[in-house]
Amino acid sequence: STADHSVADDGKFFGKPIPREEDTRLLSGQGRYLDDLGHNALIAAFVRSPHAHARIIDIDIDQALEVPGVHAIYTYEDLLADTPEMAENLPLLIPHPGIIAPRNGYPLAKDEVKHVGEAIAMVVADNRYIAEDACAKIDVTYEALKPVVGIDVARTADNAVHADVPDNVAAHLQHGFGDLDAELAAAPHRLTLDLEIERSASMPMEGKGVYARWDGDENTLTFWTSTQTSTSARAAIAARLGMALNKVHCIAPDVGGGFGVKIVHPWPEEVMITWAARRLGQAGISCEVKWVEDRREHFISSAHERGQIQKVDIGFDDDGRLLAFDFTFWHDNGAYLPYGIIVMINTATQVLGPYKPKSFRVNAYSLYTNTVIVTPYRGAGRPQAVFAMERSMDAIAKYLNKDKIAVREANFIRPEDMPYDFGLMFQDGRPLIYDTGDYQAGIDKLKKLIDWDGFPEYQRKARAEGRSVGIGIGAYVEGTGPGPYEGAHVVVETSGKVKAATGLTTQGQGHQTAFAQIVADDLGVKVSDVEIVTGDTRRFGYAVGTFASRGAVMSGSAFHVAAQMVAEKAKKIASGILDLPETDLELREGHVCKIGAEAGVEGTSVPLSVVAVLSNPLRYAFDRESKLATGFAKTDTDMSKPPIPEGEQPGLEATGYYSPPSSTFASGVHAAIVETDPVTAEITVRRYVVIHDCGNVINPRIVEGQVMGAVAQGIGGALYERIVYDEHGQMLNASYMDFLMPFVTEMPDSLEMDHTVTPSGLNPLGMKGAGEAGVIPTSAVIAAAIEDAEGISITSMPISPSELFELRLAHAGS
Ligand code: MCN
Repeated sequence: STADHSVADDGKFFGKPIPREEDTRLLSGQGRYLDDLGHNALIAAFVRSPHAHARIIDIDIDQALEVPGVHAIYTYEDLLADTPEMAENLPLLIPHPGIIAPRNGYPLAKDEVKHVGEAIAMVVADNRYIAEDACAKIDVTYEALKPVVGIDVARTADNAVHADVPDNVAAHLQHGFGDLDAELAAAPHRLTLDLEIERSASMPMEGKGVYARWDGDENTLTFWTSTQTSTSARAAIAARLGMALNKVHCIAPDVGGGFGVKIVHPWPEEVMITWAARRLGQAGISCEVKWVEDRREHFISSAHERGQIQKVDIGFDDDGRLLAFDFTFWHDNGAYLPYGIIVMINTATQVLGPYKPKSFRVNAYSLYTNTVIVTPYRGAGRPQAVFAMERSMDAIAKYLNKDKIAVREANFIRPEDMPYDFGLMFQDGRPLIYDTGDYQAGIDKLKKLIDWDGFPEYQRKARAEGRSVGIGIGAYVEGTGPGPYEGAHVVVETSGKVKAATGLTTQGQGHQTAFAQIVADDLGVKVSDVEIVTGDTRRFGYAVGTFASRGAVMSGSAFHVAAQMVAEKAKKIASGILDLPETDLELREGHVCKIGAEAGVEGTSVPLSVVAVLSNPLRYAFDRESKLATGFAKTDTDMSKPPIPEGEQPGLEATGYYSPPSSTFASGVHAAIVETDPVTAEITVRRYVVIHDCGNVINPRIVEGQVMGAVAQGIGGALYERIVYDEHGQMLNASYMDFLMPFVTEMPDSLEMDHTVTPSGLNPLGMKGAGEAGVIPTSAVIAAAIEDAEGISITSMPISPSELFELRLAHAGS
């Protein structure tokens, strides 16, 4: 890192590993998270279903209403009595032709509950203690129904999650290319694999939470929510509450992690809290209501992902070249379908990774189960896809007794093939075309860094010492930065400081720093002079949101577009002041100056703050801030009009949007060396190496942090984390006592990283996304390394020491 990042040595910040501006605030306890807000608000708590599947016969709230300090108790009946909109199903956010049977729940359960944790009633009280006490006094009578738990049961069960969806199939998707059946039949070699990735969930430090403020004087609603999509949450709440969009505002305060679980909107709780604030307030009376999810609620009622059962049928030639890749998988959908089938589509469309088989077919089924809903979790279907493909590559290598890397190289899409068109549709509804990428360059770097050629000797020596070590690799390609658009507003204040806003939200990705780097470069100011505002609809109302590793590509590009517009305007105004043509001017060191001239020298340069003062229609002689900053106002007395060029609008500000033609494809290759204990079967990751390509990098320090964090999450997913339901649909590990997460002690002794750079031509700065990359191949890589260490085939992840031990026993017995 650079010690002093206030001025970049070459005047540019893009590409520099400067420390994250926001960290001082966040790491010293000055963050403002949801629960730091609304100290005077009424507090809500929910009655949640203890059954995985049951009919609601009766809800008796009489005793609960008598608890002192209770202000209101609501059930579905109250929604029904309100407006038709309030009583509607929660929406299906992303429709897709593959969805056969979209089914969604209600803000509060109507007449049936379909997973443990589903909200049935809400109590609003003076504080959480009272609210919880009252919840305990609400008496719900259920008629238990048979639950459908797990993919196998959903596939074969004679009972259904939704009575009108008897086969439990929410969606089916089939696509492919080439004559797969003929290629399979004619292939010199053929293998089948049965694979499984278990259900898991993102575990942000901060759970969900909503705080709503109804302003009875203005009849407006403002709500704060720990979300990844504040603009869409606002639109969803305005629609449901029947309010005009301009009367509703949504703010994502500091958000303590999202990782996908906070994408869906509106949550049932967002609907209920905002509605209750308005209902308990009404015209002339203001009211605030707040709910903060506890950890148990996060486990049993937020969202999960990952669970998939897969079947692969492959045909290949003597070189390991894939002639046919036939992939069928069943995806655990949970009880409802609020977000659509993006996770399943991601698996289906990104399973090919960096490879080009001669023929390909995928059959994907999304199955309803009586469990918590499934929405994207970092990687969103890609870790499962990579598991299927990379386990196949390893199986081919083993079968042919060939080097694992050689088999992969035989199948790589080459730089000269780019842009590579698969003839398929991608999840964004546009053709699946890889824009750029050099997978061979990545694997060459990886081979060197992990000492691939030296490993067999190391392994032999370790074995001689009674140690069991193994190496695994995995490659992936990841569609990032999907559209359709993102916008930004950039304004140079009269102080010369810059305020820049995007509707995109932030959950810890370092956006303040990275976006400021882009704006600072365009406006020739310091990073610390740029304030970035995210996720506040009062500041920027229209956006898509933070997911699919789209922040850098989408909002980064939008900031660039807007800042360039501001820079052009600044040059126009400065041209009049300096009497120089605009084409001779540049923005540098807080000034607009003649190209090559020293900043700060009168006659050839003018401070940006002065340009801002001149361009702003306020009575600048009285603007103390600008007077202090520039000394300018004391000499100027003409208040009649702002001295800006004719035809220009006042204000040194601009709004810019960026809309890409399609997603851009990042990629990477990972390798791991693991050691397994011969006695206890404990699995330790010794080394982990990442070669990553996200095109041009704004801030390598941030990207490395993102990738390393995601690798840690991937190691969690490979060795520790899973959601366990029993056959009754009760979650058996709904607390951190039982749900294992890795500590720093479970991280590899060494985690090394290097980059290849294949810039994207699809956005002005050549970027690709980075936020999910690290987690994508981790399970596949670690499975391969364990397999190499043990000589036992690994087909299901995560894997615990006891499971490995069982596999050893089975293997020894076979
Ligand atoms: N970046 C960069 N150069 C690039 C690409 C990215 O410097 N070529 C920087 C970006 O400026 C940004 C960070 O890397 O600061 C991640 O950028 P990007 O890949 O665009 O991802 P997003 O900003 O869209 O963030 C979303 C992504 C996703 S999808 C998940 S899930 C995730 C992740 O980011 N959740 C996170 N990282 C997370 N990190 C934290 N701390 N918390 C989460 O919840």
